[in-house]
Amino acid sequence: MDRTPVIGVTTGFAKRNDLSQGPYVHQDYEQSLFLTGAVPVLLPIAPDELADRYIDLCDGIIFSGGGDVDPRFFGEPPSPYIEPFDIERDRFEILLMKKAIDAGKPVLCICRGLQVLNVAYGGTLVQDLATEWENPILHDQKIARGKTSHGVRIILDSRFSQLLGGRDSLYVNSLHHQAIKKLAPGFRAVAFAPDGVIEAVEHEQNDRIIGIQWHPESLAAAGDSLMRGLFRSFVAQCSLSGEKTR
Ligand SMILES: [Mn+2]
Repeated sequence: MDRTPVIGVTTGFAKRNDLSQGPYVHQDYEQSLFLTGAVPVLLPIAPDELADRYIDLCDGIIFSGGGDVDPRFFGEPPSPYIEPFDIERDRFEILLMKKAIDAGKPVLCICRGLQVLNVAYGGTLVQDLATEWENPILHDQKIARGKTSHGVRIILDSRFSQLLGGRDSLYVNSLHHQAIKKLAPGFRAVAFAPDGVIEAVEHEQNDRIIGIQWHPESLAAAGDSLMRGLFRSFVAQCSLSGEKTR
């Protein structure tokens, strides 16, 4: 029987015009999974009662990038600089994420996914870095997704650094204007931008949770071997967890 790991990828809802609307996620997510030996399955925003079934179907889930998180989920009113948010997507992803983690499935939380992770477990977000952060650098790069624009410092004594072959710094892409403000309890910040913005987190105990503020899928799709390695590690972990639960 084919044991190729099946990885769910969350999607947003996009309306292109009056004749065309539906689930959307950037193709770099599935390209990175194709490149690292996994089967991507795109997960539309669904009624709550389908979350358990989604999790059964997947060996792991990538919580993908997308719009802002509705600040009501962390108890704040919207900043005038917040960008479009989707309460249905937030509600469903918070539910799906908690259920996936409770079921022991590996989760890779990318950009907005990292922000959803932080909010799901009791953290808060900076709604707009340019107006709320002290001395921010540029985090919404104006160049291609697959190109890097700022450095990050990685905490050496972390699982995340091990995943990257013991690196203590690297250059990453940056396509976000929100970021973690108060880190959720139980999590540890393991990578920082030069302005102090948290760029990656891991859980203090659960090694099946990783959150990354940049877009490793676009670097991997563009040929970055370190980010492909990160995807390969995640796919291998999903493959192992799938064998245990089948
Ligand atoms: Mn950044």
